[in-house]
Amino acid sequence: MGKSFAIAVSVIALVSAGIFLSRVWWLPPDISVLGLPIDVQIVETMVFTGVLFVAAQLALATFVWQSSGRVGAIKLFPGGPMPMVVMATAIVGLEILGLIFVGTKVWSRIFLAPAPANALHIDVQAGQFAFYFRYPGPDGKFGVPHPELINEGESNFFGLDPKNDTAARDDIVSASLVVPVNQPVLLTMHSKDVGHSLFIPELRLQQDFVPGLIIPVHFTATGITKTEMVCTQLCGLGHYNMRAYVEVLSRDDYAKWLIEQAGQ
Ligand SMILES: [Cu+2]
Repeated sequence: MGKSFAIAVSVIALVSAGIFLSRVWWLPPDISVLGLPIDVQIVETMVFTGVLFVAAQLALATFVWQSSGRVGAIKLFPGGPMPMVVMATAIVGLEILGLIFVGTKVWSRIFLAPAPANALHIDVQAGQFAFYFRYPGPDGKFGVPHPELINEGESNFFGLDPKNDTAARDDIVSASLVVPVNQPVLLTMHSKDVGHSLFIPELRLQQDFVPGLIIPVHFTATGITKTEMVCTQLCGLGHYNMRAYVEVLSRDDYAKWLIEQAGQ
């Protein structure tokens, strides 16, 4: 019994490591200015944790193999289990601290650096179970959202008040995120109900929506594409269906799209 467990643990550890090494399931090619440093960081983290994972599983399998069939073999550990537990806690703690130290450099480039001054500002609202994107329109100004005016039946997803608020009159609201290529984009993310998350694998961009907060995040897409974003926080019964198209267009196509939207 002990020996077959040791074999099973080794096989599971090596097969799962092999899946990552062969990249059977991996991220799609990146189309973001910050994609490369993020990918380098992901690989570093995978190597660091992967080596320790395989080593720990093989050590476990070795001990189980050696002590199988020997009653009381666990007492053979020098000093009993306490030094093992202390050592394991220290190693895991150091590993996590190391990962934080290395990972912070990339993280701060995304979350601590402000968006470039020329960034295109798009307001994003998440709600059960859809994303909506708002562009300021020709006046360059967003109308003020009024939560009490939100009315999905009349497509007033942001609670705008165009009768009284001139800045709101030309706001463009879209169910897809459409951006021009090679243009820095600033998203201000807010939720109208519960926690959601926005994940665009090609842009290596993932950020939670937290009710009550307006969270800024910025990116620059470097390739023309049409892809999807998904909600990655379990947000209710319709969560599985919460997604939106993301289109990165040439500057000309983006300008045409804006005119089309404004005419609707
Ligand atoms: Cu959601």
